[in-house]
Amino acid sequence: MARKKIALIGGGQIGGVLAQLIAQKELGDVVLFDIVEDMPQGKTLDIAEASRVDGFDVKLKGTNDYKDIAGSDLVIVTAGLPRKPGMSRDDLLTTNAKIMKSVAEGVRDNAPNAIVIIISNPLDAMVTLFQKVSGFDHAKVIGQAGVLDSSRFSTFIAWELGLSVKDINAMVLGGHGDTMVPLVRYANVNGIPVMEMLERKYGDAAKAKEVMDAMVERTKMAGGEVVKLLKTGSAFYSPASSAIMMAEAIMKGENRLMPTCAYLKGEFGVDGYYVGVPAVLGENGVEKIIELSLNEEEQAAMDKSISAVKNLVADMERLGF
Ligand code: A3D
Repeated sequence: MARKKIALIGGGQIGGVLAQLIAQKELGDVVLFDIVEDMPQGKTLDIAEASRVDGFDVKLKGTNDYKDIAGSDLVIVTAGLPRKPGMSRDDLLTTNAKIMKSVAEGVRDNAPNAIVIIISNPLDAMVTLFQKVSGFDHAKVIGQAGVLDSSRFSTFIAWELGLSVKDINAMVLGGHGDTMVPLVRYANVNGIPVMEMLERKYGDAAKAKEVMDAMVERTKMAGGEVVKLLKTGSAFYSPASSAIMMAEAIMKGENRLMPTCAYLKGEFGVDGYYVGVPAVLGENGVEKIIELSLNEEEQAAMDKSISAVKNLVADMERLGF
């Protein structure tokens, strides 16, 4: 079997960790692209020089030339700037949309058969723009946000219950912003509802709800919590790991169910927008979207999140993209 080729567009904090994880897992040969000269070459050289110690054997290439991504099976995009002091949301949207447009053109012209995972923010808008400019099949352009948001939610639940995070299953849907929707009712510990575990722990339904509400709130604000501690930049280890879980499902054709920013054609009452929903990821990208039955409260939260995504996309269109 021919070795897979994975191109990483953006060689910053997340891009560097992605390259290292792909190499360590031998998911495929890596091409790390960035507009900054020499930096991706330096990072890939550094990672390659760990191959003897880590025991991996893949090719790693750093580049500033899109031609080097030719033949890629998968592309993961992290190109984009974080918000700087004094920069408005529109300023960031304009800057990153310009970058995403050039990335989509570069990928379209050089790796037309690739499946693409976008990580750059604002996520839901950037996925939408990449698909629009590239013209790629909707099922082959997806965004990473929900895997990370769900992992954060699961981590907080594990800490609260004093249990291994390996046994926690929790999902966060909706857009990647303050309106994201952690699904409390579906959160479970190997099948046992988390709310039931909390009620048992506290012997009081009101207290259990209060504790869960705090975890939901912390999940929604988790990105900002890391930013505040780091002082410069945003989370990069966990976003990279999350995208790798998606990449692995696609590269290995695993058909794994995970929250994915995927294009909806009527599912969840949404037509023509990218929103975080449970999706089956396999060799063709999104193999299937799983429509959950939501209760009134969950549907209302989802509707609010969907309208935030629609507003974001409308803002981007107003800015000319
Ligand atoms: P950073 O370390 O700044 O890396 C971004 C890289 O993009 C830099 O190396 C730039 O040189 C490069 N770049 C800029 N313009 C271009 C271009 N035109 N073509 C190619 N590369 C370019 O950021 P990071 O790696 O920490 O984060 C990357 C993105 O991910 C940002 O937009 C973050 O906001 C976003 N992010 C998303 C999540 C999600 O869960 C969705 C989490 C964390 C960060």
